[in-house]
Amino acid sequence: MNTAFHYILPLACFSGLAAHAGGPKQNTSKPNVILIYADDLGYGDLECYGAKNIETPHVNRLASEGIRFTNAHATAATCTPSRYSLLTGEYAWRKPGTDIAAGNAGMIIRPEQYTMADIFKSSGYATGAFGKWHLGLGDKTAQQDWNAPLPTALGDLGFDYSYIMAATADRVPCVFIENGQVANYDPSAPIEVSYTHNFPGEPTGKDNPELLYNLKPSNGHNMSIVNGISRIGFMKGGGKALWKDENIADSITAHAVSFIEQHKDEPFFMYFATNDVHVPRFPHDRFRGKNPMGLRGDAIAQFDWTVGQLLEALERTGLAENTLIILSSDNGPVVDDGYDDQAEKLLNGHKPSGNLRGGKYSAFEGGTRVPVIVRWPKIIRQPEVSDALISQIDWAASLASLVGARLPKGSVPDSQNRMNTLLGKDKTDRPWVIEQASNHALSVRTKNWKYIEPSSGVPFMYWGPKIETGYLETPQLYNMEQAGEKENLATQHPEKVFELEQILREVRKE
Ligand code: NG6
Ligand code: CA
Repeated sequence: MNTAFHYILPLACFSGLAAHAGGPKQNTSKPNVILIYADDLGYGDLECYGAKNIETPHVNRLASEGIRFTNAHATAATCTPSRYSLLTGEYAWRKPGTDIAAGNAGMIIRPEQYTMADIFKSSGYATGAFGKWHLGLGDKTAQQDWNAPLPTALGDLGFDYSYIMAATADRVPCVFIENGQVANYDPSAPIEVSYTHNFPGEPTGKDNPELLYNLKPSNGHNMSIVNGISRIGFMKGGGKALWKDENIADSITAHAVSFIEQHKDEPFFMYFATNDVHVPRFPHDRFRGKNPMGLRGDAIAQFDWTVGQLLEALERTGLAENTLIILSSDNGPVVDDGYDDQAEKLLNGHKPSGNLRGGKYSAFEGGTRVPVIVRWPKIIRQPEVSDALISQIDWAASLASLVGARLPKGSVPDSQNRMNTLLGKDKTDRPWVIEQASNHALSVRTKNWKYIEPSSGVPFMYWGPKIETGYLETPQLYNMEQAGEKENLATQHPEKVFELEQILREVRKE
């Protein structure tokens, strides 16, 4: 089924890219690439995608200078599998152990795998990763020693530099990891982490709710308390290395900006994964109270500010023209994801999924249809909106083709080169995209149809998230052109169900 390399489009195809003999240094013709990856940002959460109650001027600007996609898909409705697929070009459901990772999980992508970072590194790029990782670190599956360099980390996956959070802000350890070691390490406060037991004498949200002074949990999140917020998992120590939640965006942005400045004379690839708008939402004071949506809106505003800082750094260094920026999100939105931050009460008519059904975790479109904006001023001269069907699974092979990387046999196995579509040169639909819900149900989406395979699980997450899951024990078929995911037409169109099931069987290699 793999139709990779249909559209070969090497760097030299672009006007100006090969014409540098005698001009600036040859390598300056290679575009810098920045992948801005938001967390849980929904299809309807940006002003340029119709959001009300929130201003996102910097992202709007990207959209008005680039291609804004309206039918773009993440590969999964939760973080870890989505990021795994993005960075390896392999569907996460092929690999066991790619579900939402604990904060002390071993590194899920193994050093021998060829990653998006390897693609750039092998093509002479400086490579950096910033922000949320959530793909495990180290060799073992538990009991990492956080007081020493981790045995394996992003340096083994092609990243020259990394400044990351091991998992999420709601999971311990609450420290940044810089190049495989705790940043700003405090030897007077050794770090211990466990996902099975607490450490004697350490307070938890469950036993010491009186110590929660920033956010209280609404569901789970009642283990170790850091900065007055209880988290998933137990940790002890950290001292001055512990992050301050209100400074997370500032900190990862500052490190990314300095990476841009340091590498302004050579091509670089930056994987920039924000903590926003994942829980716990605890944005800096300067973003608070400026929109009617409370902390979730403030976190979106903080995300937008972050984008603005990167744009400003590119302009300051003279790199904006030849930098390809791709902005997207790892999965759909959730309003109450386990902290009592009033997000639901304050929506004020805002629809995080836009008009799509479901959200994060769902098999429905809200789980995986995400904003995608591509800007590259040097090449994209005509900003537009594209309704081409695209998937993040293809970005590894597309970017490899862009920079002329030679891919080792078997690498990025599910990824196809669709760079022309990403750059708005055509609007070719992918024949189908595959999406994974959090219960592992797979869907096949074509331009006109969507098939959701039978699976078990609750139809509605009636607790905090209050999300329609799209799980049903019988096949579902929706006509996406006509009615979206409103009416299940599986019994009316058995031949269509069969056809889409067949695609799934072939992709699964059953
Ligand atoms: C869930 C967490 C949720 C979030 C999610 C992962 C609870 C009750 N819910 O288990 O808060 O952390 O995992 O989100 O603990 S993701 O975007 O990283 O996939
Ligand atoms: Ca996420």
